[in-house]
Amino acid sequence: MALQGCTLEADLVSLRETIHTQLENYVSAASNPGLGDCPETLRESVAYSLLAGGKRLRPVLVLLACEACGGDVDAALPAACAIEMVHTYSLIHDDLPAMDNDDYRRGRLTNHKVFGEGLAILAGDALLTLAFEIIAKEIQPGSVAAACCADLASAAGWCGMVAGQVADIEAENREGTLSGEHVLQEVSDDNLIRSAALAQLESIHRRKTGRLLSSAVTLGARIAQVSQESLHRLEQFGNRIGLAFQIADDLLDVTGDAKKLGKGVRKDASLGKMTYPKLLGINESRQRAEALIAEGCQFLTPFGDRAGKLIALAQFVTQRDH
Ligand code: GRG
Repeated sequence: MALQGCTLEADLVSLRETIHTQLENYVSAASNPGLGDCPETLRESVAYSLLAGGKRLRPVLVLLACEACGGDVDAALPAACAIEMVHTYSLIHDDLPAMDNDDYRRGRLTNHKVFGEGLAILAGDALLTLAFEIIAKEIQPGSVAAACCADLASAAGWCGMVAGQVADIEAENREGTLSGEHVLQEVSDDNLIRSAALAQLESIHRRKTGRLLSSAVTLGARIAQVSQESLHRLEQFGNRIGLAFQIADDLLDVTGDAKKLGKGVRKDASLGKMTYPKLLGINESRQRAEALIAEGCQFLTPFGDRAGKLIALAQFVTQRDH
């Protein structure tokens, strides 16, 4: 899986294909005789969402971070697939009526619309647990596998993505916090309140979206077995692109095209949700995302040319239209 010497676009196509094929291997009945005890409906429900496409940003980040650190990209493929499984679980659960209640995801009906709520919850559970099974069994040596499991669990868990999701729900339900027009009124009247609202928004998204994206980068670095100092640099890079990704996502909800995105748009405004464009405006939000990417890329300077594709991918985060 050589990455050096091609354009990023060609690399992305090839990496996504590699990731997709490997994901298919993990969830196809034909390549997994051991799936005998797995009900076929559950396997179909898992495969339906996992193989639906998507940008595959997190697994690509794992592979490019591993390359930036001089590691063996093939050795990182199981972890790349594992993080995509955790991400897909979060999307299935997030789309449920008890959460965001969405009908479309990745250009097709959401999992619960096709398989029912019970099976959708269980497909999410199956994906989350399969992710850790794959890392534990396939990443070598065992000490690196353990570190990867701890990294991913902490990013996805109750102080990471789950925490961010809870904070988001609580903010939506609470009066006098991020959501609600009267708050925005106060926010625009008073810079202090605006800063507090911004800090709260960042605190939600750093956990809800940022931690998993940052973990993608550190998983790749761990598999390359880098020094603590390099790991720290990649973590700093990951934190910034994680937040920039969320700002871009908020912007796409305002300016994006539902067809290209494969999901509904203008949802944040219709729910009265606090977002970066609502708080900062479109231009300032864009500038903030670009500044975060530039700041993050500074941390990669010591990695030289090997980090070229990782940097190009980070720039894609703010320029994407889907
Ligand atoms: C249910 C525990 C739990 C968590 C859900 C990540 C998340 C928390 C919810 C997703 C809601 C959402 C739309 C967040 C905005 C950022 C985001 C994660 C978008 C989806 O990720 P993409 O754009 O999706 O990478 P694809 O389909 O391309 O993989």
